[in-house]
Amino acid sequence: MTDELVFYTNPQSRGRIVRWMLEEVGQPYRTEALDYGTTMKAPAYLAVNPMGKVPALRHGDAVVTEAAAICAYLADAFPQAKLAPPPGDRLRAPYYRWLFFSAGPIEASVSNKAFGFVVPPERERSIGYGSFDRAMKVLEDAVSAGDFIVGSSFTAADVYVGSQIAFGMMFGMIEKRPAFENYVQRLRTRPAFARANDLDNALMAQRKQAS
Ligand SMILES: N[C@@H](CCC(=O)N[C@@H](CS)C(=O)NCC(=O)O)C(=O)O
Repeated sequence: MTDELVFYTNPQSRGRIVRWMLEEVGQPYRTEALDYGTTMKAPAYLAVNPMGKVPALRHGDAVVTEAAAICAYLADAFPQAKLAPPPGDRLRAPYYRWLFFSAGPIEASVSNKAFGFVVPPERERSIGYGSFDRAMKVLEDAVSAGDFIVGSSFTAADVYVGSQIAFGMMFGMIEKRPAFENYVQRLRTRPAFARANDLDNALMAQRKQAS
């Protein structure tokens, strides 16, 4: 089937972001579950993602990797799901802005903080996120401005930004500020989020039982 969607994941990974997005899109897809260190680094999967990391998505003969890129791709590939402002719409500006801000500066600042790397103040002008505190404040203000991060409706940017914040808080890497908790709480009322969570939890249990 040339238009088949194949989702490469592990239920304990950033693949959960993409699962949620796929459930929002509502198109049928096939899941290929991979194991850390083995099938994820085997030649068959390295041909899909040479990084040997999940998530990845195949759509017919096209492959997209990077959770944020996959969310953006799916929103554009299935516009009927209305998960992105249409190309040409001015809302495309904040849409790109917050997707890229989360995948770049936020991800880097959170990882660096978690691994104990502190940017010396004199180098803040050179590093893309400036300082962890500044990046967090900008994110906090962005999710406080309305119910959703782009305009007045839910988009793929919420899937990605909301997941980054939720995982960051869950692993103690992002402070549980009220604005973050309220934003995540709002997003978690989405039926697609619940479906995705149930599917990944079931996959996790099934794999635990099989091992
Ligand atoms: N920048 C990638 C990061 C992907 C990533 O690091 N995935 C981890 C799981 S959350 C992984 O596959 N690790 C396996 C490995 O590196 O061996 C994205 O956003 O999709």
